[in-house]
Amino acid sequence: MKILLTNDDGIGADGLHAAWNALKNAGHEILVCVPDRPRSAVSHAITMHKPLRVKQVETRDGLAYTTNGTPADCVPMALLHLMPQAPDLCISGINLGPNLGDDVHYSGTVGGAMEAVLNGVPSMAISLVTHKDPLWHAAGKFCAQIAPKIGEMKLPRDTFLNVNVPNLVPADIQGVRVTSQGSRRYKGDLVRYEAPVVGEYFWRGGEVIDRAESDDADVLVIKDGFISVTPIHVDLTRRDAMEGVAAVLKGI
Ligand SMILES: [Mn+2]
Repeated sequence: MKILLTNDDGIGADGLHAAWNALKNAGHEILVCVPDRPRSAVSHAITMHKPLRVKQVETRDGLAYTTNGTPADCVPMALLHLMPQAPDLCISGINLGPNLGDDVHYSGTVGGAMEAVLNGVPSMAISLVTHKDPLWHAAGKFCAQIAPKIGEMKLPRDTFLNVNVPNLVPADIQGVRVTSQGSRRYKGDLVRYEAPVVGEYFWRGGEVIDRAESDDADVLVIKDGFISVTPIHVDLTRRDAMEGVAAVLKGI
């Protein structure tokens, strides 16, 4: 398969190389186009008010392309200017850190996958559920295993996969679960600090609050050691709310 690989952790990220190696070893043809620096939490942002540049760079795994933009800039750059033929699949990751529940709205990793599917390319975001001491092997292996299978899933239009992998060695992974997007909020996540000289500043952080409305939520199954695979649709419409909205609007 021809696979476009992007990420939001940038060209220096070990997770990029973990996916790249696993896919290359499985015999796939890989084109890498990623941000030239870490761009986590840029969501689906695109660059509009400054020039976008692309560079070919030499890495420990071969030639890659970087842009000074976001993951959602890298994807069309690759599709329109770097790949003579459309890829069979786009993989965004492997991200260092989970993208569970509401994280999908902030995630640059998910933004890259979403941009690919908006361009008609089947795609998947993949994240490792840890911020330190990453064990990449299981996530890399899963990339190679799932890549040739995504076409068989008959995903509806504008639908892609959001995958989260527990930070375990492959032997300790309990299996794979198809999940729904749970809820992950950050309580009190703008904390005030006082610094010498510059004074007051704020830093994002806070306590993670997970909530699951069903047993198949991503935030739950990951705790049991399963790989979580959530089909995500770019259409955010809440259809069962339309009737109530319409009923009120009728009186206006
Ligand atoms: Mn990231």
